[in-house]
Amino acid sequence: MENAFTQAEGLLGHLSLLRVSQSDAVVHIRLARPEKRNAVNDRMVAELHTAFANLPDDARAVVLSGEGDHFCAGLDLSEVAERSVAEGIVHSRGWHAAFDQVQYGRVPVVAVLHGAVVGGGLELAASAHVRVAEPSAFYALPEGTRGIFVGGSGSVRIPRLVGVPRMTDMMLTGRVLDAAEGHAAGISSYLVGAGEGLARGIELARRIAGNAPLSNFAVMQALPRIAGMSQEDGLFVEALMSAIAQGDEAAKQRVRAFLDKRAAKVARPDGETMK
Ligand code: 1HE
Repeated sequence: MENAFTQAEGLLGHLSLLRVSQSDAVVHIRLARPEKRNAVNDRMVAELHTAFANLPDDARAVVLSGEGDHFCAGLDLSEVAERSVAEGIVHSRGWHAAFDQVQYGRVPVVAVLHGAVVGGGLELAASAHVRVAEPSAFYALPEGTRGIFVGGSGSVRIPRLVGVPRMTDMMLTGRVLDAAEGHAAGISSYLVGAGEGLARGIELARRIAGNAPLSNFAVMQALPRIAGMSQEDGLFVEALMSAIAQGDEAAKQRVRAFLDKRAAKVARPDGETMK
């Protein structure tokens, strides 16, 4: 399945730390700095921002993965030492802008995780919409032990996955979660066999790409915002978003197809069709 991907052209084909390819509506973005375990330096932050802001018009989903033995070793520590406080704030805000582009960009993102998913690597993974993990994946927030704090949106996004108490534990004690613990904690939605992550990520991305664009938009844009609202405001926004989605021609066609028995039923997890 991976072979059907062809290297991106133009801007997306000329990034130095990301490798971008496309197959139909699915774009695959790889962190391509394996010799440094895909540590995120300023250039990679800028390239992530550029890539997610300039996805091809026909892209409907993205798969994000890391080259080599690790997804991402987090912040490039070799760039930390020389920064002033003011420069540190600007630096962190640059990560926020780039990772917001991942979470609130045009299309859903499936992250495929293996090896180290640590520090800024976990912050990046938390910006994706669906996470697939291989058994080699491990998760840590070594910021606490390195004398720093999360700065790539981790304090906002990671507690929404694992809760404040678990993130506090990871940061204070340097606790490392293995793939099974990370899965149980809610970091990954899929735990697959060794070497199976990319194929599963692509399969999920193809499924996501087949949804009505407005439904995907609502899930990406409305759902996390509603989660941050009061119940009263959330219900009001839900009513608006739901009516907008239902009013779209794509929704009408899909509902009609089901009623005409032309659309698939919801299948039980074991594959048996629900009667
Ligand atoms: C790096 C980095 C990095 C590797 N910055 N250069 N992140 C961390 O604290 C994680 C630090 N990294 C590690 O713990 C390990 O490298 C790994 C567990 C990820 C991988 O271990 P391994 O044995 O496969 O690789 P390695 O031999 O440790 O590293 C290979 C090279 O990558 C080596 O450089 P070389 O020139 O000696 O070959 C390492 O120095 C380099 N490397 N990770 C710079 N992170 C916006 S705030 C976010 C805050 C954070 O993310 S803090 C967490 C930082």
